[in-house]
Amino acid sequence: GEVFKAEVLEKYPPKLAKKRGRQIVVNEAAGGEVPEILANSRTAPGILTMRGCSYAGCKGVVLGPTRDVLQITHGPIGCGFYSWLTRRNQTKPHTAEAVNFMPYAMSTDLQEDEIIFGGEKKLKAAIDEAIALFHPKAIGIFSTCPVGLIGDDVHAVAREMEAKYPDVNIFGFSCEGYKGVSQSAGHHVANNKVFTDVVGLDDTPKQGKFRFNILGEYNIGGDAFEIERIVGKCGMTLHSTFSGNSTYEEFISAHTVDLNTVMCHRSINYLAEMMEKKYGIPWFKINFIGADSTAKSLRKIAEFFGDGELTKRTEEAIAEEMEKVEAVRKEIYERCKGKKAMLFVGGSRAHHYQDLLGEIGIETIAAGYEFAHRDDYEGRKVLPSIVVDADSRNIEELTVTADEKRYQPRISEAEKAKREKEGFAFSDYDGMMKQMKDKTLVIDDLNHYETEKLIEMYKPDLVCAGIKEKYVVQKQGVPMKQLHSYDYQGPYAGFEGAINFYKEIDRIVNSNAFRLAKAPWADSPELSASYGYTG
Ligand code: CFM
Ligand code: HCA
Repeated sequence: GEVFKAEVLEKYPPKLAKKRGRQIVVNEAAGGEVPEILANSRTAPGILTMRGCSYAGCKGVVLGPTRDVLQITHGPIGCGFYSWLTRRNQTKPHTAEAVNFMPYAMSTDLQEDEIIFGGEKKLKAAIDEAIALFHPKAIGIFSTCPVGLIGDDVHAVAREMEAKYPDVNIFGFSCEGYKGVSQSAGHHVANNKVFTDVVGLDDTPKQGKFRFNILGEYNIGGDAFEIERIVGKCGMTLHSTFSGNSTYEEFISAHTVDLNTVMCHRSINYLAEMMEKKYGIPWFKINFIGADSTAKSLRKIAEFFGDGELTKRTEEAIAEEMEKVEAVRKEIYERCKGKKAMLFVGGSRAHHYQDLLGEIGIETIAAGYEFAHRDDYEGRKVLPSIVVDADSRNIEELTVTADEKRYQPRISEAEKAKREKEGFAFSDYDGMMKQMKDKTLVIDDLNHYETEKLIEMYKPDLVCAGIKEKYVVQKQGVPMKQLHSYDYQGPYAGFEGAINFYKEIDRIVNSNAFRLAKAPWADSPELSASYGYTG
């Protein structure tokens, strides 16, 4: 680890080397203190980062998977087009007639004229047109970089159009791409608006016992379908998922549940916190990636509700599912054990997928997030010590108080304290580092140069990352799996998902395809490139 770090830093100019030195950490959290990492900080200009923008985090990630909130991207066509289903968020309307806007990419398609003279008129016209054609219950307007730069006021437009169409809930997001240092800022903007303008509009609870929400599950590759199947099998009632395979109706009444579970802590912890303050709904972290993690999460939910019949049914479901999982896992474990992987994904999966790989004996030797914060690495206990910089201050931190009528603690302070004493963790997340072995590398905001260096020095058996990394990795002769889009496959969540993943990874790491392919520059050295700071 230290050797890698020294070699990489040597190539950077001194100021950048100092900064990267705080973002590349040799882990020692397993044996001792959790080391501090620098995260959620600007990428130096010129670096080929893995990161995306704030608009992507708001429109593409948090709201994108919603099928019946009509979404208008206010901006140039590319932003809307690239954030349209590339993430492979799936949805399944209950009937053939049910509303589903997912097959559409709607945008104001801003042109130079509007950049010069303003785009609000075009936005209003787009809303008129959308309402006439689609009669949506709700419309979200998403701001792109130029919208903020020319000063269009999407919130004023939303208010004006809502006055014109009182039956349609119209709200705007100030999620201009530059609003923060990464997608993360967009998550926060999205959480705030969903909280103030969507959740809480309808007090009708869903029928059923043991009602809860899953926050931070976006149904990539059908993950939410598998989670819904399992939760149903256990006899629990999933009210709403934020935001995979859910509807506007489910969102607006989501505050009627007794529990919020958080899957992706990074993208949606804000909503969980705010719903607890306003409505008294407790939350805890769960993880449905990995068969063992799925079983553990189900048990925790059942334990929360504390019902004998539910516990029994949950245990039966786990036993039945695990039998199928084990049959596949055992065989694949023998072929994969001892292999080494590197995971560099957005803000959750670089942690969650370590569980799944571990089940077939694959060890993670290096991992990192694109845009997570220190708490996702070091655990929520560091929250009070996180320094809020100018970039983070750009995003509004809402002041939330208890709802006068609807605040109702689902569990009393005394009961909560008692359970916590017994080891039941609420409102907590330990982060990635504690789970990783000592001497492994933890790297925030990894870049292209460092990716190549990692592969060169460690020769991993598997690299997991995104589309921008995919071919760089494969060209180095190393098997690669996309953990964002799942490379057109999935689901990987839950029990069936685990089986899919084991089989897929077995095929990838035990095939010789990439090792046998010879790179063109092996014979023609003039085709190879070199990197480094030469100034
Ligand atoms: Fe959460 Fe996600 Fe992720 Fe994320 Fe993303 Fe994603 Fe991701 Mo791509 S919400 S942080 S902003 S788990 S889109 S479904 S795969 S980077 S690790
Ligand atoms: C995003 C979406 C993304 C990109 C994936 C990738 C996704 O951050 O805007 O780089 O391969 O999961 O689709 O994270």
